[in-house]
Amino acid sequence: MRRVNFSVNKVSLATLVYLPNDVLKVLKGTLELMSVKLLVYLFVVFFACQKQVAVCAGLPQPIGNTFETLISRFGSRYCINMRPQENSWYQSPCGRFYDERIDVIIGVRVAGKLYSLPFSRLEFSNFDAVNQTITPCKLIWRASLKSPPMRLNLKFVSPFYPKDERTTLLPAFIVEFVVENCSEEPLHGELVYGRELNARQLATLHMGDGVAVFETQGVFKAHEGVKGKGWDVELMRLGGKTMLTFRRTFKLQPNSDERSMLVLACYSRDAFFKAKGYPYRFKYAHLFGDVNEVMNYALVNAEELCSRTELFERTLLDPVEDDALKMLISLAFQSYASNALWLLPAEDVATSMGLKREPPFKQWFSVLEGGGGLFNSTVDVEYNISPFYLLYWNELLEMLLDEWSAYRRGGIIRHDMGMGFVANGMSYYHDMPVEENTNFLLMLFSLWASTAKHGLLKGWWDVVVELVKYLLSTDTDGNGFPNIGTSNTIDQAVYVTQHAPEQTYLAMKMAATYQAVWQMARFVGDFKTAKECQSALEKITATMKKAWLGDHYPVSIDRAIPGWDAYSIYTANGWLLPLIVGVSPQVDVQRMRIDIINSTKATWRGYSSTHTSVDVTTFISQNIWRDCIAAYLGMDMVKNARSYWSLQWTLNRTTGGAFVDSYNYDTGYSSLRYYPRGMAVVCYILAIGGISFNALERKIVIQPLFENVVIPLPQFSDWASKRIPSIELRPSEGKPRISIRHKELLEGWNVAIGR
Ligand SMILES: [Ca+2]
Repeated sequence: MRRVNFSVNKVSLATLVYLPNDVLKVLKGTLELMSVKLLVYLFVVFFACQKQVAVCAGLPQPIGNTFETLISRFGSRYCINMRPQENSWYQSPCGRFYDERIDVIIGVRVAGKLYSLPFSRLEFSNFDAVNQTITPCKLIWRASLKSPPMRLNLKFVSPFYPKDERTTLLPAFIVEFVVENCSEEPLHGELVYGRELNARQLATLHMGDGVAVFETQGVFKAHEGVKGKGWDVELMRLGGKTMLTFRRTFKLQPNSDERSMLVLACYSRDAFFKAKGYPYRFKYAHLFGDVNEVMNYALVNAEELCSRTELFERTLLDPVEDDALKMLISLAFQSYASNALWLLPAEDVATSMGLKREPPFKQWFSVLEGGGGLFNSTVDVEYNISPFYLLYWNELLEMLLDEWSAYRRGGIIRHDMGMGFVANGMSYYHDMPVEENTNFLLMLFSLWASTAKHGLLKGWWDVVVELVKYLLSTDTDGNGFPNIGTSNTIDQAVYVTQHAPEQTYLAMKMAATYQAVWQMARFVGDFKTAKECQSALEKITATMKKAWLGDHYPVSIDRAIPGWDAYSIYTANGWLLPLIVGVSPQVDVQRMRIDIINSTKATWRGYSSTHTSVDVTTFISQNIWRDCIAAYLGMDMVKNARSYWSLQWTLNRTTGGAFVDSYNYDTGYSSLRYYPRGMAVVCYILAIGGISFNALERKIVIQPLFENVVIPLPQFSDWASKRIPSIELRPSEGKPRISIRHKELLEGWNVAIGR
């Protein structure tokens, strides 16, 4: 989740007040153990975050409809974070929070005047109008002038294509410029892209015909490069800064346009990451030789890379009608992608360090927690992202499960695997045992049920049994609900929501987990575990029955805790993954439905629901998750996404933060910025179609929320041949008209439609 406790501000202090003594002891102990280096780093990150908020306060609104976001190379960290609201541009081969502000000019020179988009504090003129739009992998600006009448269409593309590592990991952006002459007169001018270079970059700069390469020293050493055909390269002094400048002249006939391209790339072979003490470097360094190879590959294959990216994006955007939801999906994907890390062991470096052992992991994949503390693949965060893996890249989830299980201790899946570029063990200050164990088991179950990879269960059965044993031990009074290990991910909430024993949210999540493990246990022939799970599930459902308060479930059944009977949006949280793989919950679904309706009503505040009716903070990702469960239960809450987008839009034109998950309605303070968890939005495309898919039964069931829907089935794609099946439902008299694209990829599957 979360900001860690180092970001001591109003919210975390409020959280700390509610910590019980034993947690404070653990916290104190952990802090003592932290190295000075780590603490220095924590403060740097903290002040970096705080500064943005403080600096932005009181600034005028940015030009046009521009807003902050970031575009990044998935798994490869190369990242550009544009902040029009503060005339800033952050860039780095090391990614967000390891980046720095540089002055960037990007635009045109016409009639002797330089017009740029608003990403520097240098001297330039603004365009008369700027329109910004985003897609998951693209940033698009349309900037225009009245005199002379012209338009610049600028597109930054960050290629992504599922199961295609060369396309997805390539550390390069493709930048497309289309300049349009909108007048009856010829138009002469030049395109300009310029970026500030520091002393080290200048000292290492090599310029050639349409190409420049220099060295950047961040957390690690990297080469950066810019390349394009037909561009003049030079150094230019502007406002006291030395700018590496690419210029390209255009001579346009009346009402004509011209397209040109630049590639921005980086490359590092440094072994900058450690997992269990073993050095790792970017996987891209095994796919490409150096920065020149990266730039050439990107230029030569630009059309193909863009067309693949477009195809992927359409699977996310086509099912959605609402523009606000399209924007929310795009913003969320961008923040998610910026946090991903995909690495391979650096055996050569390990040998030079005197390490004789085998690498602990053949590959490393993790997603940092953005402004929530940069933790490596926090389990509760990935739980909300996991439907993305089920649809697009299930091998990534398999890697995560493998890593988490290697870091577990005493029957408990740890909250995270370490902070930043060090994954030597959990860095958050306490475990969330019940929650993370159930998250792990639900993800394992949904991966198994959606792929029928039986090896997953065989490989991890010992782990499953260990985790279930711990879960069973947490109920100390025999009612099925957990009494210990109940601290959870909702770390900006009041005590009852975050730490209370006997939580309904966790009990329901255990119910979903027990039902899932029961099925897995029967499959592997572990009837003892199956029986234990069945009996625990029965206890929980009996207690749930007693806990019902007429129109909702309480937050906790411990009536001594203030706020125990509040309304919560988390009650049904555990059931979304089982619903996606076609499981019928063995709990009172009708009450679950009533609970969702009434808790949403009791917690809604302007943009979203707070965690519970006694909390003042919201997590947008958890609102999205709730809406999607509602959809599976036949209720349309998809339109809520407009409010979530409205909050993101408002924040990103002022204090910024790209995808911002947390907002406090009392203080107006936003946190969990540049946060990956918004990727939960992928569930909307599943929920709108009400689709479940189960590879064990080879069954697809569709129960759409609307009559008129397109349901993409990316999980059945043959990406190599660009065949992505989908089901389209169109209203007609009597039965809806159904058409299936690339039916051949669903051969052997039974497709059932309707409620
Ligand atoms: Ca209990």
